[in-house]
Amino acid sequence: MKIKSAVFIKSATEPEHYPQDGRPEIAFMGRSNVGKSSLINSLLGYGGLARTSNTPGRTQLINFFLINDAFYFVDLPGYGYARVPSEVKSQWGPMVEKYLATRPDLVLSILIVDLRREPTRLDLSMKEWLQARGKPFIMVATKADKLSSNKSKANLNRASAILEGVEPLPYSAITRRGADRIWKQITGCLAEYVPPRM
Ligand SMILES: Nc1nc2c(ncn2[C@@H]2O[C@H](COP(=O)(O)OP(=O)(O)OP(=O)(O)O)[C@@H](O)[C@H]2O)c(=O)[nH]1
Ligand SMILES: [Mg+2]
Repeated sequence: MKIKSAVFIKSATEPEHYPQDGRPEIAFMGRSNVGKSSLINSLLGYGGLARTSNTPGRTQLINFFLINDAFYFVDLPGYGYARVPSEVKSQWGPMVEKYLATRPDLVLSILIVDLRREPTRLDLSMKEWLQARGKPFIMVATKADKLSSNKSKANLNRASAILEGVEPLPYSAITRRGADRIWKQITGCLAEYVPPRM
């Protein structure tokens, strides 16, 4: 897809603050520091759009980015980071769950894991949660540039076993290898979207 524009629109915690224009949305989620914001930036070819950081827990609000004036990328706060204050942690679940459960415009969720590491209990429950509710999703294993191709293959197999047969698409935000396959999934879901009547 040719990216003509990518603009940060707003951060939100509550549904009344989400955009209300009926454009379809792609949500990015995963463990804290896994590379959600980097995936968004590198898919779009926009360096500093979503803020990235070495400090886990950087993204604590739901961030909406409008792409080509046509659809949104939604950067969700990461889960599973122990050092965020407990009030933030107790907010995370309801905030993200409310978004995922109630958003009619959500056409695809992208659940991200780190290819170097075994998917965690939380990754598995996130996947099961999406499956149980019939939410369309794909999984992406990022930071593939940090592994040899043999090690990548082995880790993809291991991830697929832990994730009950869902094999993540390997990706690197540095080389952008794997971007085509992810875009194919995104454009497929966008093409099927029927906007709500306003
Ligand atoms: N080598 C390599 N580093 C990556 C890749 N993706 C992300 N990183 C690095 O991983 C760190 C975290 O990336 P972010 O994109 O900020 O991660 P996040 O999931 O948005 O983090 P939070 O918003 O804090 O939950 C940064 O230092 C990135 O530069 C990748 O594909 N390859
Ligand atoms: Mg982030």
